[in-house]
Amino acid sequence: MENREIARLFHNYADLLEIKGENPFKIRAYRNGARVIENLGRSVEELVREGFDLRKLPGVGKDLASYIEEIVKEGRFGKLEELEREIPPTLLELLTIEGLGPKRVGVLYRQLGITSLEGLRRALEEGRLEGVPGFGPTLIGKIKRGIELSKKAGKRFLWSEARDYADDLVRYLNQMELERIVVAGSFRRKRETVGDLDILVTGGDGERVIDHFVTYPRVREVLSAGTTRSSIVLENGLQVDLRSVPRESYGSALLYFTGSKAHNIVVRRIALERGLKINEYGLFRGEERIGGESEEEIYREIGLCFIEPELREDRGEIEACREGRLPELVELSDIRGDLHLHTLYSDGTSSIREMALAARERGYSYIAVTDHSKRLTVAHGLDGRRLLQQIEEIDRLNGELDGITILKGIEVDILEDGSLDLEDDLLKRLDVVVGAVHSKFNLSRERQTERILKAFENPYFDILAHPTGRIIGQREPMELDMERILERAKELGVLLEINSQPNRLDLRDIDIQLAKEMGIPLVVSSDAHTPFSLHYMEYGINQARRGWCEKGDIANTAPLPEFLATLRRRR
Ligand code: DGT
Ligand code: CA
Ligand code: CA
Repeated sequence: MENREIARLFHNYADLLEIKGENPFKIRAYRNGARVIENLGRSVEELVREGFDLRKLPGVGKDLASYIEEIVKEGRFGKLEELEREIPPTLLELLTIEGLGPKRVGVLYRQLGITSLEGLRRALEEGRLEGVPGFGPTLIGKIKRGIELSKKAGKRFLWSEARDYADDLVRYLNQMELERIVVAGSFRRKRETVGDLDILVTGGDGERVIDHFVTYPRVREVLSAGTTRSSIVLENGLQVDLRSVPRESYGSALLYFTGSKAHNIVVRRIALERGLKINEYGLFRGEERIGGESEEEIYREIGLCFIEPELREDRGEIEACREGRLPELVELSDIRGDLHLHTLYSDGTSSIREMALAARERGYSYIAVTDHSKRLTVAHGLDGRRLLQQIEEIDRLNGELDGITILKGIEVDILEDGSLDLEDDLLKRLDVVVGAVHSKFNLSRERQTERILKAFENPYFDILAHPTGRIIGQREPMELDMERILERAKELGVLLEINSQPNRLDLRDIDIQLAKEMGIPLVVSSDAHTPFSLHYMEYGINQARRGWCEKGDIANTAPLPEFLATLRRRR
């Protein structure tokens, strides 16, 4: 079982306990346990198999350790099943709606007998939430919008989640002697969410491959199993289509199943213009097969350059190829520093030193510590006094540590009126000021835009973090005049962040492409709250690549002195 699945069981348990109104300490213990498991960076299943003493993990005591073993060994969590007989587990659906946490869901359950999303929808229609203590008109409006959004999002999976499952499945398929295994589709194009996985294999006997595929231990359901193709549904609900194709068709099948559909249509048309035909089996002139073994070959034969999967969206990639201006996309290994991360000072799990060492381990030469500012009380935001303490600690650490420079920073709240949550006297002492909106997401487009432009006027404002504020599947991007924001950022030298948190990925690819065209430097940042989650950087890089970015478009690919020189106050 994936760590993510194990963690999910503990999260569910904690949520149901909280809905029930149980002791907060107990709830926190399960949540912490879940977080430790998610961020372990090693398979818990393997640890159990190796007989590792789980109590050695931070935050894991005797009870939790025995539950983890039960889950891994027996595939069930008895305590959760017990609780689910008491509290309907369908209540958990409600927690994905913005504005609804366990406490409020508990109220809806006890006072109105609501047990599911469908029940909530009906209660809203009938106006039954009005008058329930704590549920004012603003909150009710927010819940209604949240339900709409979750309907619209449908059942898509974050790329990061799909990736964990894809990796494991590919490892499993590799137990057979196959020539090639590749995950195509939107996954290969690194879209922020994927509907399903499309796997191609070559070599090996088709039927045996399919037999092996459908007996993968994490299969929930086998939808179909033929001699060359099969579809399954995994334990988390993700569908996987597998096709076994002959070696000579590998390239054409890969091109076809990588998509996007829109890109394929253009490519096929270009082939037709040259009297050629492309389908998933190969490249043909009349009846004669003239190619299909590799994508490179097919693109070449029809007079195109090789186009990276991330660019195959019919967003100008063909013209760019013809005009010789296809980008050479940025890579994870180009990144030299991480400019947005949290420590124990606010809502991170680790010390500044631990974060710095983990960053050095990843090969970075600098990080900026950017804890929250005081306005964000839920995250223990820093006031002036604690920020000064942090500054001192960073000076000390910089004296001690080799190979990494720690920049002093803050993730300062942009308040409703566009002012910043800390005084200029404090901001002035920092190396990097990252500004972000964490409240009032639903101001009008005009006011939201003004708010951010006003924040830009502060001379210490360096980087706008997660610019649209969206949470994929949960919170819509703020209403913003993105073009005006980009124009002003360019005038003032404000940088824009691509936030790498798997459910943020903010800026969105189209905004990134626009920013790049306008020549605005971007940074890709992990927004890590644990040392392990520094690896989120990869997801932000995916996003940057989908936005056509080259190394030179991303400021934190530069060595420290050059990076600092891109900040407005040093220009
Ligand atoms: P998803 O799964 O919704 O995230 O998006 P995709 O792009 O992975 O779409 P999917 O799984 O339906 O199909 C995989 C690829 O197969 C798709 O990107 C292009 C190709 N494909 C599927 N259906 C068609 C079609 O009707 N016409 C063409 N030209 N290509 C198709
Ligand atoms: Ca797909
Ligand atoms: Ca598919």
